[in-house]
Amino acid sequence: MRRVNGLATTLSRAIATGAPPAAAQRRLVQAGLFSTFSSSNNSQGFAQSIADRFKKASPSVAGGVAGFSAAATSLAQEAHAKEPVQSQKFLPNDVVLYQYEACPFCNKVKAFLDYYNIPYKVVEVNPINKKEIKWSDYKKVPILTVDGDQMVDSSDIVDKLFQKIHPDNSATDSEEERKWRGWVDNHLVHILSPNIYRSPSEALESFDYITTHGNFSFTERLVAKYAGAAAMYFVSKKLKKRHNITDERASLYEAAETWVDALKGRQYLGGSKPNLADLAVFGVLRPIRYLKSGKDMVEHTRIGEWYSRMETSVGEPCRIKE
Ligand SMILES: N[C@@H](CCC(=O)N[C@@H](CS)C(=O)NCC(=O)O)C(=O)O
Repeated sequence: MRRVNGLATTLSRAIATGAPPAAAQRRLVQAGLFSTFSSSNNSQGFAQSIADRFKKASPSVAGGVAGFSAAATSLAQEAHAKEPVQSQKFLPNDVVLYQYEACPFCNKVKAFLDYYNIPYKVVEVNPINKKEIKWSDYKKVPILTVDGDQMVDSSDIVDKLFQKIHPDNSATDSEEERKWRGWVDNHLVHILSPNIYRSPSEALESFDYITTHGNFSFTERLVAKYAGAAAMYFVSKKLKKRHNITDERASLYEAAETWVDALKGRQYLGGSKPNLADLAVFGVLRPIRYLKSGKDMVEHTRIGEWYSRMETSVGEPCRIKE
């Protein structure tokens, strides 16, 4: 209860001043499933995952077997299917992802695991007390354990898993792929929070999902939903300034268009199938796709087709329900 009171005080102070102090902001950041980049000392927010709400793109079949077959063929050309783990050398028994459902970095790792068809269990971490990761010295998420070995930092995790899948170095990442993976971590993720907390109603929409799907106690959930939404609305304005964003929607649309331009007419940045940059962009956008900001992005930019292809390619989650 003391924790909840502390959270409430933090949140109300933030709401009252409109500019939370650093310590208060840190608590908000955690409660609001914000990420804190210790390396750059920047806090940056992110959206909640709405993976469960995803409506998978399905080919529209306009009548009859012939119609279905044509549609199926065209879908096959448009979207590369899930990539099974080709290497029999990497067949882990126990993969566990410690995550916040809403965290873009966690979703990046999940996109990789789903695409490569690697079954994993999920442990949802309480962002306020983080008791589920008390065993680790690393205090952020995602943390991935593979047969007991700990991996941290989304990009490092992806690199390590990729290496395990391709132990003979048969697939090396290109400069282009590296460049765009960096763009995701250094640019794209910073645009997300100002968008999902842009207005009071959008902040509430985001927190509704965060508190429904995150690991909160009953009381924490009640406090966090309204106070969190209000607080993050103000924090997002601060983040906007920090990252020199004047119009958050314009920045989101611009990022989406920049990505589509980077594809240069290819189905994926990886060509006929997704590479790690495709998976990174898709992973961090997945949490916002069906929020207002994500819907606006698809409506006002050309990213929708690529996004739908990625939904089909990444396929159903490989998460093991316990
Ligand atoms: N560079 C890390 C960033 C991870 C990160 O910032 N995670 C956030 C959640 S999105 C976090 O755990 N923040 C906890 C905290 O700031 O205390 C990665 O790519 O995994």
